[in-house]
Amino acid sequence: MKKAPGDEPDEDLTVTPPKKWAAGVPAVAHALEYSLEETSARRTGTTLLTMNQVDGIDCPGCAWADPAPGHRHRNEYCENGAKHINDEATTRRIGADFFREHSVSDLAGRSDAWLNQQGRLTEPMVKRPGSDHYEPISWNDAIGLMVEELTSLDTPDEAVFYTSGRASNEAAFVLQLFARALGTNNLPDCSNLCHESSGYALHETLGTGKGTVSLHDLHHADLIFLVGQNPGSNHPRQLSALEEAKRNGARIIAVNPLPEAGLLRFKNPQKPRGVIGPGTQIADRFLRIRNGGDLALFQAVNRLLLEAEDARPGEVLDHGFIDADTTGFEEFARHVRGVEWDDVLAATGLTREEIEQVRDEVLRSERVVVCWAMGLTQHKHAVPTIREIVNFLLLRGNVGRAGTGACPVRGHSNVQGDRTMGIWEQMPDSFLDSLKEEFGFDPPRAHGYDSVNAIRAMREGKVKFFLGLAGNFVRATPDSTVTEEAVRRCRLTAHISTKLNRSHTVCGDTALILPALGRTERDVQATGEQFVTVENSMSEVHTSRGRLRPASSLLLSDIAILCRLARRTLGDKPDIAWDRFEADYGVIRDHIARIVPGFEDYNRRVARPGGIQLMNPVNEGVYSTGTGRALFTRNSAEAPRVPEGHLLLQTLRSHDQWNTVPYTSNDRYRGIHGSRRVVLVNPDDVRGLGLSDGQRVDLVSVWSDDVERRAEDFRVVPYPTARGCAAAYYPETNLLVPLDSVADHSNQPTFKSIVVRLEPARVGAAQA
Ligand SMILES: Nc1nc2c(c(=O)[nH]1)N[C@H]1C(S)=C(S)[C@@H](COP(=O)(O)OP(=O)(O)OC[C@H]3O[C@@H](n4cnc5c(=O)[nH]c(N)nc54)[C@H](O)[C@@H]3O)O[C@H]1N2
Ligand SMILES: Nc1nc2c(c(=O)[nH]1)N[C@H]1C(S)=C(S)[C@@H](COP(=O)(O)OP(=O)(O)OC[C@H]3O[C@@H](n4cnc5c(=O)[nH]c(N)nc54)[C@H](O)[C@@H]3O)O[C@H]1N2
Ligand SMILES: [Mo]
Repeated sequence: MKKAPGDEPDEDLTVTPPKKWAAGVPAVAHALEYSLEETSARRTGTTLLTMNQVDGIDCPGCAWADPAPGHRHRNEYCENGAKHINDEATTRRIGADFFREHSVSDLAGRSDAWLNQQGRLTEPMVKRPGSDHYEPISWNDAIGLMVEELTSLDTPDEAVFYTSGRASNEAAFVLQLFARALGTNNLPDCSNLCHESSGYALHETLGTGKGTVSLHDLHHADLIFLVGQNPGSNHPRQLSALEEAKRNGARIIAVNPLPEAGLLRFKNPQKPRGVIGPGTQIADRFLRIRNGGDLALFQAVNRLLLEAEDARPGEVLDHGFIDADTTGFEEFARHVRGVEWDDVLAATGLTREEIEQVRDEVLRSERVVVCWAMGLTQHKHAVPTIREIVNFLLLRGNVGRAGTGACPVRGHSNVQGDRTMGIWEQMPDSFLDSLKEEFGFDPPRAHGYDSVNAIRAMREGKVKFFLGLAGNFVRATPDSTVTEEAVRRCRLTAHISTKLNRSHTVCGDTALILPALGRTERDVQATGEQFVTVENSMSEVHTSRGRLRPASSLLLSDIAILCRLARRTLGDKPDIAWDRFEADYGVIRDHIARIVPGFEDYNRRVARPGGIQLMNPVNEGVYSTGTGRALFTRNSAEAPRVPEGHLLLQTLRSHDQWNTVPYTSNDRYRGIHGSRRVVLVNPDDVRGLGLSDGQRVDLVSVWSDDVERRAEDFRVVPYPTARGCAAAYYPETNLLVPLDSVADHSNQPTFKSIVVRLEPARVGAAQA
């Protein structure tokens, strides 16, 4: 696919040295600058001061947990949270005039940033078959078009319902209920693209798909690993927790191909000390690992721990725990003792001394936590990698005790809650049985499509209807050219959205834009003002209540749209009180209370300050693995193989974007300004590949099919990433990721592991 015609020009690219610290005064100043550009000062004040407060709005920025009530800052938000919230609270609006002026093909040629900058969507719009324009439509007719399509499907499995992790618990619950009452489990979600590998590996080994760590555990750990995550940009409030852990004496080891600013040093903008002083050093050790080398690293550390036990029997491993609470230790131990150092050093790019130093840190530590994010989950061998981390934790009993555990750091603010509510194409029978008992219909049992399989099915013409509950499906998914063609085969595509994005421009014969209330906005229904609930990365469930006047009087809530659609599609079969759900979200919560374990007495408990802390069974010593014990696994040594003359590309976020939506072309902490079309390459590789600083190149990915996937016209930026690796921004590079390049077991796209070669740019050559 060609570079999109509207992509920002990169003539203004300037590169400065990467920053060595994150947050602090400039961060807050940047947020205010951005918010004042987007909204009025008063709206900014109203939203920011209620963010993450008891009775306020849950920040849509990320899923990091809030400190306990009474321990929150007056300003419990970060620079990026402020940007995200103001992006929604913008005073810019688009409606019928805008769509009259801009055809769908015109919009399809604009950049992601431009589409987002146009402002909030204000009225329902339809693009009819054969037309190249969206035109206004009433809510009644818009829902009518969807009903017509849904009721004429040959089978309910021709419908797909995608959920992005912004959706509230209540909206998610209603959507899955509707899909299952209709007769399908086709409920792909952004989690398929995000932490699916974590969920799979943790389920298999610990019997729970969720992290086992609370903020308290993090504060009291004495060794914390940060593997494959960039908290300075993506979870800035995590840095406050790490700062506290350090104050309590914790040591931190960061494992990353890139020396990310937030991993190095943190200046806490909430404290005067953070503003003027040098800040807190975050990582005591930084391991610049090769992309995909983490499995080898943890296998090597595990081997060293076993050898340390041989040298000092009874002193290194937690035998009491291993004997009582785990299975598979002997087979695992035999296997991991055979790990070859040559393989480890090649896969990791680290030295043996560096890895031995990790062992020594571990041996000095009573309580260890491992945190990780997309740097681990988006690889072919992501599941074995996370399983090996569980092995590592189990060896010294680092689960289920205070100050220890596994901490997959979730992205979208309610991605975890949506899963809890049943957004999953393969919910267990226990959940489906409860639905049946509560609502009196038989939910389908066959697994539905996840995100990748939904695209495959669309490509084969098996999907006629697509509804997105928030999100930006065509930009979040891999193989953009293939995906866009697949989506265009649908008869009807509809999106419940707050802002314009690429998915509105790549559509089925009929397309609908269904504009929804955002989290910052007051939600008033027939019985009065409503709130919604969400679950964060640490399994705390709490309320979120918007304060702002809605961007337009025509907006409906996600829940209202879904309830109306469900009622008109299904009538009273099964007999579900969709009208009452819409009028009073408390009625939805009453059902959730009877269906989802841990949500008993939901309405009352969630209204208390701080909400509900869901129990993680692991912390009660319960492992729902089938054997009732945690599982040691044997994982074959595996690392990406990169042919001579090629690099292993990861696709990642800049500091100034929210997932598929870039806010500006800058990536301040990495020193990139004015362009996103850059590829970061180790200076030795730049030389070794005969490239030069600033050279224009195309990125061409290499995959077993013969399809050419080429991302055109990027500038080479020498950057201190690991040797043999490269990095470029998502979503501009999603077209390079083959649809079939997925993680084993979890089917998650390998967004962090794409073999590419860099060729002199065709565009640049033509211009020269
Ligand atoms: N401001 C902002 N905040 C966000 C988001 C956003 O877009 N903007 N997105 C939200 C979402 S949905 C998510 S999932 C999270 C994502 O949070 P992150 O996972 O931090 O996001 P990425 O930018 O994908 O960065 C991946 C990190 O892993 C490193 N990495 C890449 N490959 C490897 C590897 O093989 N091994 C190791 N050890 N490291 C590797 C990269 O260098 C990078 O530091 O952030 C959430 N928060
Ligand atoms: N190459 C590559 N691809 C990736 C990743 C990567 O690291 N590399 N990361 C993956 C990950 S971790 C994730 S989570 C996915 C993200 O994938 P998605 O969740 O699908 O994408 P977002 O960019 O978060 O969706 C943004 C859109 O959501 C809508 N929206 C925002 N807030 C609201 C709201 O309150 N209500 C409603 N109704 N709509 C709202 C807006 O219209 C906005 O345009 O991308 C994945 N794709
Ligand atoms: Mo994510």
